[in-house]
Amino acid sequence: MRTARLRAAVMVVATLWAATLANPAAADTFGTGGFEGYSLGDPLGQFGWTALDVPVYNASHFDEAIVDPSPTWGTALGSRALRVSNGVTSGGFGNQLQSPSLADEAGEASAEDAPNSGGTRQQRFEGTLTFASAVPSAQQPGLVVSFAPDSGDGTRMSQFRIYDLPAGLQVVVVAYDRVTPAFNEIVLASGLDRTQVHTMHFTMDFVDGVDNDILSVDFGTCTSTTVGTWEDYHRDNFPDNPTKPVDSLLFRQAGTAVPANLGGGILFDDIILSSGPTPAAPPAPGLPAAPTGLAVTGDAPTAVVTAAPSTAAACAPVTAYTLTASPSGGGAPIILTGPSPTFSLASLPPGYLYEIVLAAWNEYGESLPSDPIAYSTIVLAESGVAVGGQLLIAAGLVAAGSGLLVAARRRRVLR
Ligand SMILES: [Ca+2]
Ligand SMILES: [Ca+2]
Repeated sequence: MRTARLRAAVMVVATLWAATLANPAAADTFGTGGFEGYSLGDPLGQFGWTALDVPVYNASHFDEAIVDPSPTWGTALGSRALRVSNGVTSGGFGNQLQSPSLADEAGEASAEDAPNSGGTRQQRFEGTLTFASAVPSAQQPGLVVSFAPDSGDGTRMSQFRIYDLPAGLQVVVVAYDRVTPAFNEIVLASGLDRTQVHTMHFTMDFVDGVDNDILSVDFGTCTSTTVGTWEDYHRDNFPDNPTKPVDSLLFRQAGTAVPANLGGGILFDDIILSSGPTPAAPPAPGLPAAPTGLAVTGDAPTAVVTAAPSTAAACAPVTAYTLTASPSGGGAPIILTGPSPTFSLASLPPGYLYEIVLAAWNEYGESLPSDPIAYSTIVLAESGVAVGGQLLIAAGLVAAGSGLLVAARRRRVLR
């Protein structure tokens, strides 16, 4: 376990993925806060940024620094960002820049405990990074910058690379093909405008067993690319060495150094990392966010449910909402559909206690459900009072079909 676990304040980023990153079950989260609280210069030692082998050869030897991007980027990246280039490279691992570790690593149950990660083993490692060219006015020939999910000791479980090509920035993932076997680059995004700031988001779900981990990457659009992890590279090549956990990003610059890129490279700004359980129904990037803020106004039978409109990608707007009212005591749920997150509850039969959830729909399907809200159409009445078309008899009556015992005498509406 690392001892230095200082955390920068997490800056909330209004992105499509905010809902998934805000997963309340997340075991731990780290955010750079856009590096705004950092000092200019070497990132090493700031807010937990480190290298495995600091005394021998640390990140200060590379072309990596906290810089002020505002002369080039105005306010788009604030006044601090992490600049990384391949002006200096190394074949080493322990000498290179490592993000702070999450308290709880993610990995398969059998993943080898790394000396540099720990905590409670989680299934999902998730990250969002904003990045931009440090030289937006021109291509930086030969530029490639890499970063990789890692446990803190260089035993990477995947790798991402950002190239600066004539057509723009290109992001690839290095995927492991266990049949050949070989590592292959798979293009995730290409032709990215180097005069714009870009956002990349990934989820890495570790599943016990061979060749079944799921790494999904998107760039804020409705499409994502899904590949595996490096689980079988470790499993097949080091039989005594099961797969690895991850808890951080290793910014490792290897290959042929390109001194012309010194002082340039890629700017990284908001970096948010988290670990936690894999959602029971993993939301696809194109799905709307779950509705929030459910509230009931009025009493039965004229009550109305309202909620905040769900957010969705501009290319896949919300097209409908569904309300699902599940009666306690059993019975089929009642499902209402409408164009907005406002529903009249007049059609819900009296005599039941309901659990109500809303979901939003777009062309990709149904969002995760909202948090539930309780709603009752149980009306306690004096003997013989008919309510809502259903006759409630004396105190102690069981409303027909509801299985709910009504034991009061005074007429009132329970909410
Ligand atoms: Ca910043
Ligand atoms: Ca697996």
